[in-house]
Amino acid sequence: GLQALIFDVDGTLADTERDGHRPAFNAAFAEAGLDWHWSVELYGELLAVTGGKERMRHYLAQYRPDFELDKQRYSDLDTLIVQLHKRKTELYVERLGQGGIPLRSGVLRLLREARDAGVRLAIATTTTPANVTALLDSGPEPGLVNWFEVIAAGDVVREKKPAPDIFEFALAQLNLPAAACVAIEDSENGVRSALGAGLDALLVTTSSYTESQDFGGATLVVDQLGEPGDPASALMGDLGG
Ligand code: XBP
Ligand code: MG
Repeated sequence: GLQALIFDVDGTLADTERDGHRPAFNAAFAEAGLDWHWSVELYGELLAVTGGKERMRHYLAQYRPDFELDKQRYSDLDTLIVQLHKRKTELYVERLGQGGIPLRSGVLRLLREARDAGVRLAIATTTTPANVTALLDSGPEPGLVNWFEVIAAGDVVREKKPAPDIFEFALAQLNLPAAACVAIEDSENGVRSALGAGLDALLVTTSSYTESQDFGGATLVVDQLGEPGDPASALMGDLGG
């Protein structure tokens, strides 16, 4: 039977990319005196690469091939990327602290249902751990972060999604086989990662940037969890949760 739910964060628990991560990147770029700006549309393309540091490197390689590093200020490109990302994380966490981004519809209810049924909760995300805590702590349920037994996030694995590493890591931490878990994702990269880790019970809740992506292999694709009787609860029921 079902023993755990493993959630993605960005786009799945909350619609964080367009009005959360994106403006935080732009503010960090501006503070550093860089003329980089990620529009809503461009950011949609950049999301093909998961992980903020990886995304900045991808942007430079694909869109700013002529970029020249200011060697007076930064010893090498890695130093610049790491500094920008550190500041971006601070700005993003600040934004969440101001009550910026709500959990998606049905998320808190599903977490409650799972918890009441004794189903364990875990997270598998490419984002930075501080961002997960900030998101869960900024909402209506104090201590929500503590409901999650495992938070697999960011650089804890070498290869980010679509590689299976982060879901494999979460499964290892839970000490459960993939067949005992349901993964909940919003993106094609996430679906590939979960399937790669053997998570065949896979629910997709599409988000603003992902609605036209390819979710081949997913068990169910919906546009939101919604309220009681939703597909995730039904899937939990089918699996005996
Ligand atoms: C989320 C990401 C992250 C965030 C930014 O993907 O790709 O990189 O966009 O967070 P997923 P960081 O929902 O598939 O986990 O800047 O902390 O990486
Ligand atoms: Mg996501």
